[in-house]
Amino acid sequence: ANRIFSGIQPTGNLHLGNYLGAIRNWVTLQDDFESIYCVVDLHAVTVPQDPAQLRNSTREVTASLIASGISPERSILFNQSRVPQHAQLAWIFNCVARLGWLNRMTQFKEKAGKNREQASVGLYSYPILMAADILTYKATHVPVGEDQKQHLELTRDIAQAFNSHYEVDCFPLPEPQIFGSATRVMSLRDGSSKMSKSDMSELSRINLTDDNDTIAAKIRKAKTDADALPSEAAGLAGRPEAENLVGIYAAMASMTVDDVLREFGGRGFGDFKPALAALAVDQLAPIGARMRELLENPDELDAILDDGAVRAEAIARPILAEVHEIVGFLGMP
Ligand code: AQP
Repeated sequence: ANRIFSGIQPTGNLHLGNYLGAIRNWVTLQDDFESIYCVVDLHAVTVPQDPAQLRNSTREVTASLIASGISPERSILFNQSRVPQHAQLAWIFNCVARLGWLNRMTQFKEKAGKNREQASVGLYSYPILMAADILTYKATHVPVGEDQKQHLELTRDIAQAFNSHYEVDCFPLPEPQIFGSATRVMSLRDGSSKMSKSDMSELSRINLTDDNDTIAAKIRKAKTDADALPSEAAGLAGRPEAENLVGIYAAMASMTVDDVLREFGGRGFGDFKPALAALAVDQLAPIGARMRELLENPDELDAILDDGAVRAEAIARPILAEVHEIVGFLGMP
């Protein structure tokens, strides 16, 4: 049977890229599939975190997911560190994956930057933990943004290597699900880098917690070129900022890019930006409001995560036991 798994880091405010690239799709999928959604705090500590801030962010991300429409009853929603099987399976996968595979990972190169010797070993093996997240549930489908595609390929390589080394058919080869017209939302200040929580510039991203005026101001100040919008998608080639804003509009309005350009082609950003701002405020304001309400009751959020962790572990425990048996460890974990 199909099973969905996806995760998100509690490393700060969620932004429009997380929402359109991932969360919105998670909400749709939970109606049709058994869905497991995880706040990946073990991944967060691959870079230094302040403990109080990490606790806060974990609750904030949980509140954002629920406010965006993830149902903690229909889906399983929990934080990663509560279910020990993730880290346990990651160790076994550390011994399956090859250094050469990890050396190809572009996200590590970007995040480690020039000071690679000082990056944590955890940051390097991040994709292995991600493989364990997915496979500890034998998930078959993983809805993610475009940036996670390479990590998903590594997950498939690990599953395949494990199965063939032990001559078993234990793990499925999970499929990435990258869909919608905003699989890679770019920075509002630079059409060539992705919208990201860690970008220094607040103006580069729209947060789910931004108030209406802030959303409108960020869109007004978004970098653009001076030309009018083209009347079809092909005309956006070589205009990354324009392409990004039109893509965001299309995703939020559930229209195709061509449909958006049929409406706005020939018009300048002076017309387009206010329309985009109105649409963004319309969609994001209720999410922000609901999130603030949920955060007034942190105990309730903790109880939701607790319940999710119990349900998640009930699935993960027998799968880890099966893996221990295959590998040849004595006794049941
Ligand atoms: N710009 C984006 N466009 C589309 N999808 C995106 N995702 C992230 N950025 C974009 C998707 O959001 C999900 C959760 O991401 P994550 O929390 O694991 O973190 P990330 O990819 O590390 O997000 P950031 O904002 O880029 O954080 P930092 O700055 O810390 O690296 C994933 O499915 C991801 O594809």
